[in-house]
Amino acid sequence: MALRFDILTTFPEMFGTEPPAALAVSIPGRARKAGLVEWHATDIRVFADNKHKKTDDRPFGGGPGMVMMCQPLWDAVLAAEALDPRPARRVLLTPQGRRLDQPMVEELAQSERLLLIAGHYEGIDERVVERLAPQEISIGDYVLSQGELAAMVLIDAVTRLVPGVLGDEGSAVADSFSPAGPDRKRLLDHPHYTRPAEWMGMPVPDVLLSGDHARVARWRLERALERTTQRRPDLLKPDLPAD
Ligand code: 9D3
Repeated sequence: MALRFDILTTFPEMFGTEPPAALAVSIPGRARKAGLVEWHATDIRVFADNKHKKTDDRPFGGGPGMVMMCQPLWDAVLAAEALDPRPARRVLLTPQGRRLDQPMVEELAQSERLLLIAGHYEGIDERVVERLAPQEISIGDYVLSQGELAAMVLIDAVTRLVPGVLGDEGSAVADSFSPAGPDRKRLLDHPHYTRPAEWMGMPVPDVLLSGDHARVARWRLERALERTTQRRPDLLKPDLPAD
């Protein structure tokens, strides 16, 4: 059965299924048409129990911005979960979360169903976060104005790992961030070249025209290691002990 994403948002229109919606094209678009993934947005606002359809309120203790109220989010989560009998893994997209990386994406891709909570608000009342006990995930150390974009990043990264989604099964395995380096470390990609063999006086490296597949493979690994060492030495550092 298809991997199902439920997105809880106050902007459900961002998760349309027709182009030009971001997820309706390219690999996620094809995956959806092939029935390998599906997504459904639940509008949190519909669950506001007040006549103004208010889902947020001013923070206790003062300060700027608005805080998502407990009740609408709680009711929206329970309603979204009831749309399908399969249990959903709850994920809250938040700058306070653990930073997403490819091993986490691989883990999430094992799920049958992911429930993603995304927002435009400054924060969520901590009590509903405590009750929902979601996995809290950030997509990186920068500030977005729309948590929905983080949800889309996660959906895109997970979708391409669903079995059958990539036409050429090799490209998921061989690309950047697949373990290939010393100690099965994940490396940055090697440089790529295509025709013409000379452009603006710049030739393509000879080895790539040699037809010697073993030499090509060795050259690519060396260039990947070189780039990783120069640009992302953090990727080559030994893992810290888990505890
Ligand atoms: C003033 C404090 N802000 C935190 C830095 C509040 C705030 C800013 C932006 C709260 C939420 C947001 C919207 N961002 C997300 O919802 C979000 C996010 C992000 O901004 N960066 C990286 N990953 C993520 S996941 C969700």
